[in-house]
Order: sequence, then C-alpha cells, then structure tokens
Amino acid sequence: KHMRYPIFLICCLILFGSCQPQAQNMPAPGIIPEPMKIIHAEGGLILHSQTPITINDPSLHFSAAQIQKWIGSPTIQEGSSGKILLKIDPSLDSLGREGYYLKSDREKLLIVAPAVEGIFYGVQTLRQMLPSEIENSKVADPTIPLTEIWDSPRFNWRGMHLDVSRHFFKTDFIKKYIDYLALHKINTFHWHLVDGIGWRMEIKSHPELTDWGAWRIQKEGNPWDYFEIAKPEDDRPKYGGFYTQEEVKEIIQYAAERAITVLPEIELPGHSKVVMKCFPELACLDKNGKHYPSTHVYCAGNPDSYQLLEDILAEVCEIFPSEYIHIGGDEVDKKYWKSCSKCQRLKQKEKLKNEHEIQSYFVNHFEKFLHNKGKKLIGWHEILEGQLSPTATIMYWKSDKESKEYIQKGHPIILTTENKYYFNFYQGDTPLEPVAWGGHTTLKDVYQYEPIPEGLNETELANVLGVQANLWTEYIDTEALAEYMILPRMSALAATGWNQKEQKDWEQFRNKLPKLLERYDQLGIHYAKSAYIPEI
Ligand code: TNX
Repeated sequence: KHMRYPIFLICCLILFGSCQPQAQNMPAPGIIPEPMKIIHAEGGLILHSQTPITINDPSLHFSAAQIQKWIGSPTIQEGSSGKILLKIDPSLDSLGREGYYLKSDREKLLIVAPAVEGIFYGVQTLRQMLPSEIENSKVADPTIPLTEIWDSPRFNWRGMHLDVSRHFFKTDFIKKYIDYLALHKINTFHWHLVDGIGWRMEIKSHPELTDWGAWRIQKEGNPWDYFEIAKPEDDRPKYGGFYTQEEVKEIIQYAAERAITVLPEIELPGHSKVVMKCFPELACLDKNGKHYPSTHVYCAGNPDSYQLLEDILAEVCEIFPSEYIHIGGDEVDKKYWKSCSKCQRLKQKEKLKNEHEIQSYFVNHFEKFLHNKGKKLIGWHEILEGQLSPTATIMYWKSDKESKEYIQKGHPIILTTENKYYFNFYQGDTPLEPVAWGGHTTLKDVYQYEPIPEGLNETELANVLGVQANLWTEYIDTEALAEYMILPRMSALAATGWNQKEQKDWEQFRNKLPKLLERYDQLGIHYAKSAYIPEI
C-alpha cells in the first residue's frame, strides 16, 4: 500500500511538468548582420510576459521599452540583477561603444555592454531572435534560442543617405526610414536636405529659401519631370514640402534614441539652382556685367554668398548635435567663375591659381567657420580638387576602381562607391523593374563588395571611417518606391559595415535572408522581392 504514494507523486510530477511550458530546441538565430562570435546551445528560453525588465542605468529605458513592447512585460525596473537584465558595464570597454555581450540560458537573458549604443544593438539582435510577429503585435511568452554572443562592428561609420530634395518625404516616413536603419544596426542617417531644385529645411533668418525651394508646380507624369519651380506668388497647385525646425529636432531625437546620428547636408557652392532663383544677386556676372539668370553655383567673389551660407550654417549647427556637417561640394560647374569679374578679382587677390582653387577657397572658408562652431566638415570627393585643408573628411562617390587612389590622399574618408552603394541603381532584371536612374547593382553585388582595396598601409587603412549607401530620388517619388530601392540591399550594406571581411559568407547570408524578409513583411515594407532569388 505504501508503494502507492511514490507512484502517485511521480504521476503528479509528470502531470505538473507537462502543464509547465517547456522550451523547445531552437534553430540557430540567423541574425543579420551576423554577430562577431556566437555559440548556439540546445534548448530555449521562454521570455515570460510577467517578467519585469531590469536596467542598471536610466539611459537604457528606451531599449527596455522596446523589449516590453515585443513581449508585454509589465514593468521596467532599475537594479543590477533580474531574469531579463540590460546592464552597462565599463569593464567591457574592449568591445567598443557599439559592442555588446548577450547571453540567454535556461534561466535568464542578459545583455551587457560598455555603453548605451551597445545595449541598443544587443536588443536589435534579440529582436531577430524573437518571432517576426513581434513587429506587429505583442507576442506573449516567446521562446528564444540559447546563445552566447560577443559582438562589435567592423566600421564606425555605417551610413544610409536619403535625398529629400528631388522629392519630399514626410516626417512620418523619415521616422520609418530611421527605424529600418536601426533594425540593420546602421548608425548614421545622411539627410540630403538641399539640392538643385529643392530646399527642405526651415531657415528662420531666410524664410525665402523654403518659400521658393520647397514647392514645385504639381504635374502628372514622370517623377523626374516635376521640375518647374513654383514662385511663392504662383497660385497653381503646388507639390512638395519642408521640415520645420521643430520637426527636424524631433527627427534628431527619434534617431538618437535608436543610436543613430543625423548628418545634415547643405549643398555649396554648386547644386543650388533654387537658391539662385530666390537670391538672383548671388549668381555670377556674365560678360555684360549682368547676373546669370539661371545658374546653380554661388558667386565666389560676392561676400553676400558667404554671409547667406554662414547664416544658414549657424542655424544648422545650432540644431544638429552631429560631430560633422556635410557641405556637398560635388559637381560644381566652374565655367561661371571663369567668366565672372567678381570671381576673377577674388582669384587675383587671394593668389588662387585656377578655378579649382576658388572651390577650395570657398570650402576652406566654411571649414574654418564650422570649426569655430565645434564641427567638422565633410564634402563629396570633388572638394579635393585644389588645396584642401587636411582635416576635411571626404565622402567618395565614384567607382570602386578608383577608390584606392582617393583613400591614399590622406583624408578621413567614407566610401559611398557609386557602382556598389547607389541604391537608386537597378537591382533586378531591368525590364521587370520600375524605371530607375543609373546602373545595375544586385543584392549579391552589394554583399560581396569588399570596400577596402588591397595593398594599403596601416595609416591609409585608418583613413577609412566606413561605408554608406545613397538613395538619390530623381526617379523615386513615393515612399513605397523608396522602400523598394533600399530593401533588402540595405541588409547587405549592413553586413559589410558590421562584419569583418573574413566573416562574410554569401551562402550563409542568402540562407538567413528569408527570416529577415518575414520581418519586413510584418512591418509592411514594400521591399524588392525581385532582389532575392534563392538560387542566385
Ligand atoms: C550625382 S553623386 C549627384 C546627385 C545626383 C546623382 C544622380 C553626387 C554627389 N551628386 O546630385 O542625384 O548624381 O543623378
């Protein structure tokens, strides 16, 4: 009779055990970009929705709130131990500000990093370990694989650009765009706010800039044809928009929470057609001493050009906390300077040898100006023509074939190599794709591109700050099309920005991608399905 009790007990235990949720074995997490080192163990950890999230520093609140949203934890509390713990620990300094350590065992989940950025990236890794449904709605008690991860990026600069000048994209979309960057651990959003016929940022000292530059005459037809600048007094239907300074601050804050720096670009001295419409007296003088009616270049011999740009940049520096300000500097048509008496006088006075040196004079003026405001200057690589200050940073945008030559010029450099990182290029079979500008760069081309050429010495290698892709929007007039052009190619850029050269593996990446695409589906992203052909 006594024997019955143990049997009864065992039965109870078995029954109780089967009521308890048991974590299943989980497949390897398949994270993009692949973490630096990952050890995958058998089994899984259930993240119970009743479990509070513990943080050891108030700056981690945003990351904790993301997890809370995904799994529905009731509270975020401060402390230094817990079943879901985010912890800043300066002793992990060797991982760098963006590095982190993540461990999930049968008991708990720990993400520890030397800085808030690393914690954010640890949480983005966790995100990809959770079911993709979390992107849409809370998933109670999800199971994550048991893993140990040590992670840290290859490049400090992992950028993504968006041209909002050719077509305006609303604040809500800019936030979505920033969300996409965050998911891929991209840390810089290059906001191309100004170009030929578009001026998108409110400048309080010169409201004319947006009065003219934010609007064009509404037109049916091809997106690249919406080129008629609307005069402020024109009462035909207008197309466009601009960001108020309040909205700009909101975007900067939104990005900062996601470990993203916003780099503003104000184009000078070229690509400024609408500025010349708005301030015709800043155009160069023709042979007859009259201002050119239609140029896109500031007159370098007119002190008012410098004054206007200083007023603008002063406001930009005030608002943007970024270390750098981008001043454009690409594709300046110097023929206007050549024929302009004011520019020629400047050339003589400053003993400038040619028009390239006028360009450097112009750029160096603003480098000093920015420097006095505590900022560093970035320009497209054309600013190297002439005598440039050695502290200026270059964004290189020509083909990968010549990038070595530019890296060796000795300036800090970011590679946005046109034939690999222009996401306005076609990505699939041309006849089947929406009309695009430029060449053809597939997902595989982006992934397999190694941005550092062979044969550089240590100093030259140290010049390379990192990589960035650009989205020029002459042909891209809708949010859906912008998403289509950047995704999934941005996941391949992210891999190059994050992973060491030896770690990259196309087969592995290709096999992991469908999981990320599921996440895009949950997020409702209009990504290019055509870009992913499993067998290629
Ligand atoms: C050149 S690339 C530009 C952009 C255009 C792009 C495509 C670069 C620095 N400048 O202003 O959008 O070509 O047309």
